[in-house]
Amino acid sequence: HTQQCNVDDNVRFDCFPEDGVTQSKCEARGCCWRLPKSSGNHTTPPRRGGRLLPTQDVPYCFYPSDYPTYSLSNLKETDYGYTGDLRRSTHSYYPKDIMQLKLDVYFETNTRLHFKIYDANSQRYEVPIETPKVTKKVPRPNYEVDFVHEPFSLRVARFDSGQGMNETLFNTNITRSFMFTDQFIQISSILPTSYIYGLGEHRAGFLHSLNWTRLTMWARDIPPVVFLGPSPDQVIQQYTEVIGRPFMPPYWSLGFHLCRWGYGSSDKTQQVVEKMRKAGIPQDGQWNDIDYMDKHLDWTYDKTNFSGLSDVVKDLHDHGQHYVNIIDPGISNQQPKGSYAPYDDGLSIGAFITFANGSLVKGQVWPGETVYPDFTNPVTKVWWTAEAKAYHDKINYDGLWIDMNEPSNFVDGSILGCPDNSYEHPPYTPDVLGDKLSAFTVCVSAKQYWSTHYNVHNLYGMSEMIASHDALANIRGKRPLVISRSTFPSSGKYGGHWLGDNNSLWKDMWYSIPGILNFNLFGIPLVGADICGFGGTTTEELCQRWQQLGAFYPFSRNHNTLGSKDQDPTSFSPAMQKSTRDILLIRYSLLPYLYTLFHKGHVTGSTIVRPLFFEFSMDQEAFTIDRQFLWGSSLLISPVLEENATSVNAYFPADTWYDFYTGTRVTSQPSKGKMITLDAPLDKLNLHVRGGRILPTQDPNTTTTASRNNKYGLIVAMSMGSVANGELFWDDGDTLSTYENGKYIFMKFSAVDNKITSTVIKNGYPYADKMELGSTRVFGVAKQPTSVSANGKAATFTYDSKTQMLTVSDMSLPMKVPINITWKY
Ligand code: MIG
Repeated sequence: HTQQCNVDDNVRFDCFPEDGVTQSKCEARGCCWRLPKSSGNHTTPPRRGGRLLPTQDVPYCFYPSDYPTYSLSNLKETDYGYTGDLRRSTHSYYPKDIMQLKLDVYFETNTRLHFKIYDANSQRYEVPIETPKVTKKVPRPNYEVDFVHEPFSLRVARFDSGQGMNETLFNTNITRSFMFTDQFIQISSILPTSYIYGLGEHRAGFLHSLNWTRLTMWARDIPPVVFLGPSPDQVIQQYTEVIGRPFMPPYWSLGFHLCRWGYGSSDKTQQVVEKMRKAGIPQDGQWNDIDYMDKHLDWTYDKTNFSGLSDVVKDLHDHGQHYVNIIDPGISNQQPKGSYAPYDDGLSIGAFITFANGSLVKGQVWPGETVYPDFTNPVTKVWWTAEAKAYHDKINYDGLWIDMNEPSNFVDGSILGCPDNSYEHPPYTPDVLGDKLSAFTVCVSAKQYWSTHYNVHNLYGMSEMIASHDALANIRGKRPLVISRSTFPSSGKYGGHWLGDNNSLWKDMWYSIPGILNFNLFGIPLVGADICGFGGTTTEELCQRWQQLGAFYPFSRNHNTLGSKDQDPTSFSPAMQKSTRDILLIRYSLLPYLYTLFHKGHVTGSTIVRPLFFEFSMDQEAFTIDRQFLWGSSLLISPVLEENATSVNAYFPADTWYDFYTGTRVTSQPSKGKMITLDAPLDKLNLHVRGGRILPTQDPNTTTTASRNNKYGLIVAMSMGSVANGELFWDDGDTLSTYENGKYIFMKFSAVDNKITSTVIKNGYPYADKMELGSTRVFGVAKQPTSVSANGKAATFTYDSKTQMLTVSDMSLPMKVPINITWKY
């Protein structure tokens, strides 16, 4: 047998992803060993970069183009698409090849093809996420599929009947690397583009390197160190159609939140809230970290230092604010029997993870020795709700912040180590920190209700999110807020995410932008980073800039580590406080727009925060921009991410853009996008509104509870052809399933030439009577109007001929009926 090793460097597929490759080890796998052109004098490949530098060099050891693999037979058309058999007659180099596989191809929707390859003879573990079941093939999909039988490969191409063009989207025929063994599965495809985003939470820029980049997806407590579309936003809509749409967050969760590890007492917590009130800085949520607990025990509070906790919470509620506390999964098993119900109750119903022999897996976390709830077990969910309820009876919390749920463990596996078996020592160990799967987590051969921990490890966080979401809904009867550190596709149905332990560094502030963009791709749009940085000590300037950027995180929370200097806005100069107050008031004024985006996300899966290329997908320049982002399609945020900067270079794709503050048009619709240097003094965040859009707003106050009583406004940004459109979704912000039950109001706004109108599409909101439009700012009005009328009555207005902004004020137009604002020249 002669190997076909004449494979182009660019399409070499690594046949030895482990460390320590040599020529003989490579050839023992039946693979080719050739120095790549780029190798210079190096006869051994450089050591792999590891997790933090996942980019590799061209592999020295790669699959020959005739590497033995599967062949396809019995391909048949079915009601849903195709079915066929895959068989191999020789073994690969990893143990336990599955010699007979089944292939099913489902033509599910016009934009979604689904293929599944599975063991023909025995049932393997499958991720228990409900996805749509499709049994009937769509007649004319936007794609075509073809197969090669010997050796098996599959190709998917976009089919465009209009243009007769077809672009290959997925093709496994390039390398002979398809493998299906018990503990190692591999499939390859050539990529249709060099612009790759997403693929799980990683601390890096938005765009991935294509240099043999390896992304390891194994949930760990470690600081952040395809569908057809065709538009990118449609890809996400199609993706969330399968994994589930994001949950509808309570309105208050979109306000500003304050947290730190180490307030140390309820008095200190109360003081910071009072300082914020006194400074007039908006705040909706006050949070407590693990120091509120008694000896770090879940569902307890420190009766000495936090003796006033229930009063703090009552005071927050009296001021229309909310309270969230942290909960970790680890439950202490070291308390005297009868003194700690969460352990005693959990033990008696079998809520905790055990080894295969039934004994408890004991690890070590903040409270010392702990056991781990198995949230995949229905009995555990019942127990979790009961413990959450018992604690809620004491401390009337509103949301749950769930941390350490990778799950994290201060010892590897368990205090007794792990058994020796093929789960703990798989033939191939992915590139995980610590080089074994049980490092810093529980033994992977431990037993959970859904399956062995090995199979469900990355689902731990999501299973805790589900249990916590359901518990909160049950206890409070209102919309739950769960913020989780570990997530999985579908987590967005149950809650949001913060990006974990960043540092007070300018670079980490920048990384938060790819972070929030990525989580919008993952269908988990309620996301933010710790504003001003978690670890390390911030400077006032960094914190001021970060508060500006963070005012546009979907989830906006300032959080700080134990022992670090205070970094809540009131701990800085009056100028810093003013700048933070101003930008948060702008956030609060834009919450009706943000909330409407969340509604759209919940119903259609469209993203809340978007990279520029989502809206300008033909503009190559936009593909790499990850220092700016959009809210929906209409609001461009261009933060300063550098120290001492007083200007920012911002990219404006070809369109009409207006300065949010003055209404001045920045570019007069060039045919090409361009970089513009914008003034960015320390107290300014650059914001621009896109022409052709109408944004609903509301006069802000320092809590959402208060701002929700205020009048609404509209920002109307005219296109070059003097039209604009927008919409508003509104409900009481806290009742469960308002959309599903029709308890909401939805209206559309439209502007043409000198007229703004609204259409109420649906009105099921019980308090719609209270909604009034108070003011409107119109950008791009070319001439001085002589009069303005609002629903037939003369209205107060001002016009600035320099900026071409028309402002109409002092109105009280009922919003549940159509509005009509017109002006004359
Ligand atoms: O081992 O609860 O990411 O936000 O302040 C550290 C203490 C545990 C990690 C979280 C961080 C939180 C901290 N936690």
